[in-house]
Amino acid sequence: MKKIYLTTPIFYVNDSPHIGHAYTMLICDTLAKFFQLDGYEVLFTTGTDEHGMKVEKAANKKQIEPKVFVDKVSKNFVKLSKTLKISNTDFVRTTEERHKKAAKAFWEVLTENNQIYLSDYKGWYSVRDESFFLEKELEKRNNEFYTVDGEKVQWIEEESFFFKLSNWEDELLKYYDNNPEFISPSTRRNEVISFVKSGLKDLSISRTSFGWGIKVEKTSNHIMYVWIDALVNYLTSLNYPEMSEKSFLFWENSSHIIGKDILKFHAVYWPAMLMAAKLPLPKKIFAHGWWTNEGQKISKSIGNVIDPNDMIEKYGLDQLRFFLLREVTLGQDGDFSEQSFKTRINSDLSNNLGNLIQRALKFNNKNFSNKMPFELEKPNKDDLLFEVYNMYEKIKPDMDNYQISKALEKIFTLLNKLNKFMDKSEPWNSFKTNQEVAARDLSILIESFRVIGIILKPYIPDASEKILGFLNIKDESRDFKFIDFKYKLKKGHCINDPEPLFPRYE
Ligand code: ME8
Repeated sequence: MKKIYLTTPIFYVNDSPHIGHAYTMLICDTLAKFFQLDGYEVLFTTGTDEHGMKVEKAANKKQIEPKVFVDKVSKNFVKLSKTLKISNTDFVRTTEERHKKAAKAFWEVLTENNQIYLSDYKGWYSVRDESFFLEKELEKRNNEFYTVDGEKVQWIEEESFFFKLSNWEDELLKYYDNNPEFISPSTRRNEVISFVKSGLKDLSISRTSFGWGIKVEKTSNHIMYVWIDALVNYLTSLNYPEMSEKSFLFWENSSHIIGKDILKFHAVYWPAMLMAAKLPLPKKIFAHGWWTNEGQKISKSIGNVIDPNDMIEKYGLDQLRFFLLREVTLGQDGDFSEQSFKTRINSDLSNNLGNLIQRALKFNNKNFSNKMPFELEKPNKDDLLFEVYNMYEKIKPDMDNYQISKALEKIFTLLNKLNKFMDKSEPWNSFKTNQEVAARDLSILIESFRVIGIILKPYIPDASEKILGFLNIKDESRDFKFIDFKYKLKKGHCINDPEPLFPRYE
């Protein structure tokens, strides 16, 4: 069986989950569902990043022990994964023993391979980003230094272990060159290449000035830099350091889906460390864009954080999925506004999809006693039904390239054509003069709904299952294999009465 391993970042537990976290989870879930329906064995992980200065500070602020704090906040992310009904096969927490074991083993291998040395770190650090900065990357205001995102940095000086990142410049550039698909989209790839070409410095990978992290063995006071700790989570889930042959097969076809904010860590530091540990690299790093809220940066201090739970309660899960997946091309930034949300849901989901199914099935059931009224013949190349069966072939290349919105655009263009077909064939009129014609046209629509119901499963799973339920399709006949004329609904097949799928918003 073909295998694929998809990951979201593991999220910091300093804060409550928001729409940005939900976005990455939903992208991965959509891809996971698509590949599963396509016959792949899928591993899909998400999780929480629980160590480091930022989390320790958040716990201190609440006057709670860090472990008690992370246990509590991590649950919010687990809860989000359940509310979003994502199909993750694992949830990694960096405070778990299995993860500490993996991170320590990884460190050990880097040490054995002579990739780590002890020295002193002096430099700027941003706690929010958990990242080191060079002075030239910062802005100076009133004798203080800030990142381009406006985050004040602090000066730190401490003994630290370093990873010999600078040794890997050429190897990284060679790898990007030989594997043009490794970093997507291509604009991000270009950014990474110029970053590496501008020169890499060795990376400070341990801290001694605070204690909330994974201990570096054989030292009294070093803990691992939180990013080293965090990146290893992708191997933890594959049972590193005891990865089986099967785990390696998943790893060979693995994709890290991340936001563009953390590209450097995934596309520069992580591959260099994997090379240094003599491990194969993941297949792909895909950096998606950034959501703003009504044109503004989403931030707690502005008070405009969008809670996915509220959105789901107000509009529904499929609606939220659809908006986030359809509204922007994966990789580009998106702006969230209630107006564009409602417009998108009304035009695509309520009108184009829901209303069409409702009208056609209601009319059919009333006039043809809840039965498929006609035995369809194999469609010709020019028939609409031919295009319907062909839709999977048409969107497969888009989905292989993670172009989810493009795939949805194609499916909804087809739905447009089905609407036009219904309007033009007017079964309510033909029924009065030629029942056979009305029966044929309605059957074309109903069979199309079966295919559309299957094909939309990765994107709007709940509505898809409902559509397939209206059509009485057995659970085991709901994957992509069944998008074929040979599995068509036969004349006389029972059809249930439809319920409304998507209410319209004013
Ligand atoms: O960076 N738009 O965790 P984090 C789109 N722990 N995506 C957004 C977003 C927005 N406005 N806000 C957040 C970390 N995200 C590290 C990762 S991985 C080994 C360690 C999503 O809690 C997006 O996926 O800051 C982004 O990369 C991630 O949340 C950052 O989450």
